Amino acid sequence: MKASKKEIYGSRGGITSTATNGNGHGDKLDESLQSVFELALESHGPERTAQLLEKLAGQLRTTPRPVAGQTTPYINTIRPEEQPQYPGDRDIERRIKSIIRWNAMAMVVKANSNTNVGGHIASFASSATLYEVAQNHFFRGRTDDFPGDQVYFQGHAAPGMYARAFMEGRLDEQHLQNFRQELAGGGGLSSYPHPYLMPDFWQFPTVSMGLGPIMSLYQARFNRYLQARGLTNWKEEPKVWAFLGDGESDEPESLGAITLAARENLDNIIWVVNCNLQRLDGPVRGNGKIIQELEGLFRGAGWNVIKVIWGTEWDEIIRRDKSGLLLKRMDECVDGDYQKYIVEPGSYTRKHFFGKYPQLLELVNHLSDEQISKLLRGGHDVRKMYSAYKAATDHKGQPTVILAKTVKGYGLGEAGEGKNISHQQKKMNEKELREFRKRFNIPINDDVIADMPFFRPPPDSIESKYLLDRRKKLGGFIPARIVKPVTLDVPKLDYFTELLKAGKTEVSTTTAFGGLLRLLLRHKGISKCLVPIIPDEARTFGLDVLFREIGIYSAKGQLYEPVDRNILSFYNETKDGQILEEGITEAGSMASFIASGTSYASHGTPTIPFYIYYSMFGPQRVGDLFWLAGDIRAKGFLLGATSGRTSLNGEGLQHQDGHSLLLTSTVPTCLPYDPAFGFELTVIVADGLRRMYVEHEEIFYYLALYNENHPMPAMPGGAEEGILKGLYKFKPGAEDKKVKAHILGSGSIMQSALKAQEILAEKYGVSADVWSATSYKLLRSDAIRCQRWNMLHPTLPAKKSYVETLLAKETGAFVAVSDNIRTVPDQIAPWIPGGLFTLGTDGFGRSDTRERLRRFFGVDVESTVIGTLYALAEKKLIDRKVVAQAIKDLGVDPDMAQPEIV
Ligand SMILES: Cc1ncc(C[n+]2csc(CCOP(=O)(O)OP(=O)(O)O)c2C)c(N)n1
Ligand SMILES: [Mg+2]
Repeated sequence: MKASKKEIYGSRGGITSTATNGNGHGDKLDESLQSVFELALESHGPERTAQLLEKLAGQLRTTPRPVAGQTTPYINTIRPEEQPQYPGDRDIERRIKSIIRWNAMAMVVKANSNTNVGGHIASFASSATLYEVAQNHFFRGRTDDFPGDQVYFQGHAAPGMYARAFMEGRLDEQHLQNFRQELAGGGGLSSYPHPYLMPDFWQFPTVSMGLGPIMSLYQARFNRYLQARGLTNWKEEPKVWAFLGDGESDEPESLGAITLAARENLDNIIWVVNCNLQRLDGPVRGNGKIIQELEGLFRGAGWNVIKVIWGTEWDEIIRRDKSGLLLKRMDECVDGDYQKYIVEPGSYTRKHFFGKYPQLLELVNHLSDEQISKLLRGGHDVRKMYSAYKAATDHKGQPTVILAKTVKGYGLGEAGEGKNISHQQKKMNEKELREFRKRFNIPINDDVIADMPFFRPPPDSIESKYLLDRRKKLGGFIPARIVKPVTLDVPKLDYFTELLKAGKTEVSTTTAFGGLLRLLLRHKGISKCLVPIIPDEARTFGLDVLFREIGIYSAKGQLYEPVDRNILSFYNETKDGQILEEGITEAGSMASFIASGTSYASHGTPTIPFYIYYSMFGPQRVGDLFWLAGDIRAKGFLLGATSGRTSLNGEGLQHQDGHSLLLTSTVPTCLPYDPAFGFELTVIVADGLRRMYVEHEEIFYYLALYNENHPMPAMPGGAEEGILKGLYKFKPGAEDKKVKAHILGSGSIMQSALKAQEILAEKYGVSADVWSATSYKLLRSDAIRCQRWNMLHPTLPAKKSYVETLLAKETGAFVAVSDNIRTVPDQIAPWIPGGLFTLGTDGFGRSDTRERLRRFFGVDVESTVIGTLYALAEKKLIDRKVVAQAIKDLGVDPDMAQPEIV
């Protein structure tokens, strides 16, 4: 069917040209172009005409002049005549939404009337319609054969989600009363979406701006990956919905990965950007238009963009404008102006918006100032939002972003509607409360309004029934985190016997890991569940052989013949490939790790991520995602390869990591390990598989891997417990020596400890036991748990931590040597008998040979010998002269340059 030229041109104006006309002949050119355009429309229809325009624009792009941006006029993408019928009862839905608005506001104001816990009203006030339309008509809950849509709620809108759950009967008054008071009697509600704190409710943490958006993209891609690998039995594919703020789009994580979704045709993702034009301090783009800016970006990235700018009342006004001036006016106003139209009365908008061009005043002559001030923005109009959601969910082949224009603090009136302070508003006086009640027609009496009572219609009310019925038809409540544990048949330690024996050649722990991973990939019980993730570094870690063995996942397969097709480890992209080769994005790789590590919860299908990367680009680069992995209860293994400030030698300052073990120690559910040998690594991974996928512990592992080749000894008998708890005696010192010392080594630098042990015995008469410290954090956590218990139970027999028990009978001096900063071993210093002397790699790295670097930092064999002797001298167990002699004997320059630390 052919569209009339009015429908196409008269109401929306086509692609906006931002090019100005400086030659004075513009009018004529405009006219002739317009008549050609109309002719083309009439004779060939809109599609052919659009193709033609594209072609012409393409030609223009080859000239050095900038062409019109990728933006359309500042009006709704969906025309009124394209809108589907609204399927719901709008009256009932409005009443429900109003009650939710009230309770969301009351919970924040109440909490702040007697505490200082904070909270936000304005964000949800602006997005209530965005959520309610989706709740009543789109979000699908989990059923037996459907994992549920995966919804990333805007963190600051959390009160709105709690208020709805209250209406649904999932939360009670006590919960609302204790908003942001989680330690109060009866339990409270977490400030933002935190699965760690509310594990049955929230699925996805979002409040650190930008993390929700990037995670949602990789979640959608992971959903495709699961399907491609035959790991799903869904009756239909879930949609991933991400709600974000317009200010949030400032974060590089928000927009940095959007091309992924278009490249992989992820039509299973829908983003809804709540464009209330404000962030925390003020306007998002006061001097521009955030909606237009985002439209251009998303279009350029290959997304389907749906703008929802104006509410229904505007349709008629726009239709009646034949001059094109209204579109011009809409286009030329900046967001700072639009914000002002909200704060000022309708008379201001009449004068300054419409009045700029006197013809436009005629368009609103029939409206009072009051009516002008109530002309809705699209994001507050249920029909407009419904149309956008319907179009988005039906759209094929591309991801969709909906740019919904709203008002920050909508309905708060004087208390903060559209004001720059609105984000921070947490209090309302009685007058403001009355106004809010009146505006949304909440049945609360004057005599109690000051107490801000929560209001919930009875279960048999029309509203309650309607709301529950809608959710029932859509499969259940959202958000809801539902975990039905699935136990995996994980390999026991004896499966790995080869890795527990002494190695025939010298290898690194990274190579040992490669062997371990390949063994796991051959294990029937879990091979399918493994998800190796690599950000463009497989060759560095010697894992490129996996390319051919298990393939690199690619939605498109391989459309070209790889240049290295004739070699064994050729670059092998396949539709059901197992490796997620992410390219150079640690944030994206972490998002994949999280999607895989939470599939046990978000899909009911456990998968086991092994994410291997340059350790320096882990928590130092994307630490907030590590933190989030804890919050979201992710499982899996993070492998920080090329660890150690001196083990990775030539790469220098930016690459040499000596602090990941400390940074990962700060994540409460993360178990950081620093294995020295292949057998330790094996024991840790085998036990991790058991804890996470048999015992269902919601924890994850960080394993430091090194690239230094050295002998791999057999596992000493009975070492497992110590390896897992964090410390065991690896090699006792000579028995015939009088002076006793203990060296705690770990990772690659264990080699310094072992050689120092020999020299100490041979040359200085010291028997040094070498201990392998696999995890200082775990030792410390155990010790501080005991300490706190002892402090609070002073009259009961004291508890002793593992490390205290293990070392209770040991005498002499204790020295730790590590390729990490000293704070890593020092974590256990308070529990070491007689204290701990630590050698570590504090300071910026350098590029040089391993030997020179280790001397410079003081963690080489010689420094370890000297350090041990010094610790003994400090305890008066040997003479200081022995230390001075050793410094000479070993050729160490006492005045050499050393790393600077302020
Ligand atoms: C990474 C990060 N930086 C800063 C903040 C603090 N913060 C919280 S909300 C906010 C403004 C949000 O504005 P917008 O995204 O537009 O959301 P709105 O509330 O307007 O819907 C800021 C800066 C944060 N939560 N996360
Ligand atoms: Mg905003």
